[in-house]
Amino acid sequence: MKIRILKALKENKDGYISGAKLAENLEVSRTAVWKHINQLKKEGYNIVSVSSKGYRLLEDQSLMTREEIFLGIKDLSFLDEVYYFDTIGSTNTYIKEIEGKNSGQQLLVISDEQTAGRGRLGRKWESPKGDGIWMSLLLRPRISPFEASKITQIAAAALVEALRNVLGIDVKIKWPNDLILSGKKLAGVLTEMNAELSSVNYVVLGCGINVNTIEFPDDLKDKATSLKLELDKEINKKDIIVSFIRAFYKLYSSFEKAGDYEETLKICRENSATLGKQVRVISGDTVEIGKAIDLNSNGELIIEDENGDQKTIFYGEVSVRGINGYL
Ligand code: BT5
Repeated sequence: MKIRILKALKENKDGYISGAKLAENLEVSRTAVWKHINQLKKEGYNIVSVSSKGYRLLEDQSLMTREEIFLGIKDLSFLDEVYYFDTIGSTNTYIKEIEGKNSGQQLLVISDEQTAGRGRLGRKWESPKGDGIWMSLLLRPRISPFEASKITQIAAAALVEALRNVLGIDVKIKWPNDLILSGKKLAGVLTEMNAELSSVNYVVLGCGINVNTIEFPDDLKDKATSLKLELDKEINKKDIIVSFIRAFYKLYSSFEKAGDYEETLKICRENSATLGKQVRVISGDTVEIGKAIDLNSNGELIIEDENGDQKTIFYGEVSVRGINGYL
């Protein structure tokens, strides 16, 4: 109901709409309207009430609430619920905890802060309050476990699209899960899966994007960046999230429904920070060195060593050779 009231206020944002009219249009009591308006005000919406005229919403484009995100994506009928937290341990961990209670549902969880944000292999992901977009999707793809890594590439491609659409910037993908801006890490993707031998139960797709960070911890100073540091302007997080979900949905649904992965591959190839470069790949105990020459049809990395022998890399830590060695 709150969403419907917000939608009605947005549609009438040039004038006032009376409580009686809202109640009549939405078929609820005036008291219910009043209660929801008060809740919206508490969430930060600037709603003016004038006794003889009714309510009017003074829109603030930067306001980010669960309702704003929901309104931006609800036509996709892809996500059943959006949860928004001030603080949480990790959005990925939270989804795993609640997954069983939300059977069949697909969810989006966003938090303003993570106190235990995670990267791959249990590494720490810095997620200070208000500094970034820390979000995860709960997905239930009907795919084989071998295909799950494609979802990381779909997310990376969708992040490229969203940041281009909203901010007009070109970020590059360092295979498999890093988004790079001005040579530094702007965002990372963490895909986790719960599966049987032949089928996936669910996938948790986490994305962290540094937005307002001004200062990183010492060990990240030279390797991490934020949109604020690079662009020096106010960034609307809501627009980035909505644009990301829309871009992700498009690529993900072609893949999940029709097995079509071509558009994702195209975006990943065209915006790669890895292809054409000399790379070092560490996968478990093995280290491979060679030139990254392509992504195969599964989104896996193909490298060629100095003898011209090619290898397919399924996962790993890729360093790209720069002037000062491998970065
Ligand atoms: C990643 O791992 O890049 C995946 C990051 C995923 C974070 C999201 S936020 C929402 C969701 N909930 C979670 O708990 N996680 C996901 P990896 O490739 O393993 O990179 C981790 C490494 O990146 C660390 O070891 C640091 O070197 C570096 N790092 C940590 N925090 C960073 C930050 N905020 N910005 C850039 N680099 C960072």
